[in-house]
Amino acid sequence: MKASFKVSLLVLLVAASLLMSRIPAAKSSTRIYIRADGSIYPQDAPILSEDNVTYILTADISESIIIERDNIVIDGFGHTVRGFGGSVGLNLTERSNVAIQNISVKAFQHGFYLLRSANITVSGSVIVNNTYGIWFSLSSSNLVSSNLVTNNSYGFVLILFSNLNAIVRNVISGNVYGIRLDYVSEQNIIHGNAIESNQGGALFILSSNNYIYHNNFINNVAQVQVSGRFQNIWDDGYPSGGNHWGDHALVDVLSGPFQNELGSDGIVDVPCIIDVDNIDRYPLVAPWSPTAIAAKVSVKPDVLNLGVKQGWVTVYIGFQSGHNVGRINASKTMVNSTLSAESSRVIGDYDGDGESDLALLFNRTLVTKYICSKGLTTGNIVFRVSGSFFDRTPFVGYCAIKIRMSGDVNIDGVVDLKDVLVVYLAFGSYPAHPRWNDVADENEDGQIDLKDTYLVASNYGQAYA
Ligand SMILES: [Ca+2]
Ligand SMILES: [Ca+2]
Ligand SMILES: [Ca+2]
Ligand SMILES: [Ca+2]
Repeated sequence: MKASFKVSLLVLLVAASLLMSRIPAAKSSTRIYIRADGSIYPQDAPILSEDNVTYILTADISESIIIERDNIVIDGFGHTVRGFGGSVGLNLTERSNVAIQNISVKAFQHGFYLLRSANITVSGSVIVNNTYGIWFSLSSSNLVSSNLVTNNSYGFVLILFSNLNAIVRNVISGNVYGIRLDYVSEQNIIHGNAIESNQGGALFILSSNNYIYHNNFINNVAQVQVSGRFQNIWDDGYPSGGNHWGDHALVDVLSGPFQNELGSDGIVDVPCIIDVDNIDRYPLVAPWSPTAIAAKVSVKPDVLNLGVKQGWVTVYIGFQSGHNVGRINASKTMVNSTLSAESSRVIGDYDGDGESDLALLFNRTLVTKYICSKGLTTGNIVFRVSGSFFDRTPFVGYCAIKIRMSGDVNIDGVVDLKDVLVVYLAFGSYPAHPRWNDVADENEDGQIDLKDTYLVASNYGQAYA
């Protein structure tokens, strides 16, 4: 037998055995179908569609979902599809142009199963506790972005000629293996992912010509393993750079494409060598992070009486379009890098721009204490609100509010007749009243009465810096 024929035969045998062994067994009684004609079976499954294009989950599901229709969108609305260790969560065999978003897929053998599938998008989803989080075989040109992929045996498996897929901006942590590319899977792009605390970050078997850059490989027992001599590309050239390697030396006193000129440039001066065929020529000194998205921020109350020591300051966060505020990691959102939110909820469209907003509640006593610690009593303060989405895409927005001390309702730094006059002119009013003036409501109880007059009078003569 000629050597090349032997190799081809071997390839076929291995391919066949992989295919056979990987086709998951299933029980017919535990399946929901989205049929090729757009119908849903069984009819009482908690999936709704008005137009046979967009399918929405209305409850958690403990069955497999078999997708037999192309050109559709499946929105989990945060619901969970849960297995019991076997079978497939979402079966996308031979599908094209299916977008899946905002779904949790837990405890299956295969969370997502792509076989001969193309143009599938999985985004904004949570993929946890599966044997294989997302399984691609013979599947090309798919996009998996902005998902949390954690605690699986394998986060991603791309196998058997699965080419030209993009794995972008996912958080891939706590898996046995984060990503496995196997059996001639080539020209895949792995970009912008946080690959952290896995046993193995990425495993490459018989696969070459993949592009892996701008990822953060941090705290994996083995960052990358490549079996055999297969070459992949680990950087995006100079100065765009390669990946951040948490365990790589971080010396940066040189710059330039050959790192032989004086001056630092954010690129580690020595390459990160995985093996002779796999070299990140331009490792990043700092973890890679995407550019922050501009948020629209507003604050209530927009005039903050520093004399009031209770209640909440509410910060509303919205975006121009295309960013789901429900995906903000609220507990990591901060004002001026100092104050953290205590609770959050997505509200309707607070500012009327057609996009939902997130309301974050900040402890007003702590906000006041913070402002006073800056020596501020009267005038403007800028709130810088920064945070990130669950996929770690950062956002930042700014809002100026006014601050004043008790009694100084016209915010000029002294409590005098002018303040008394403001209260007097609004006396007896309430929010719907024509003479209502919210600054005169010194005790913020929704009516302007003797209590407010008293509070101003009791601060009469005070002057603030
Ligand atoms: Ca350098
Ligand atoms: Ca809005
Ligand atoms: Ca005043
Ligand atoms: Ca009042």
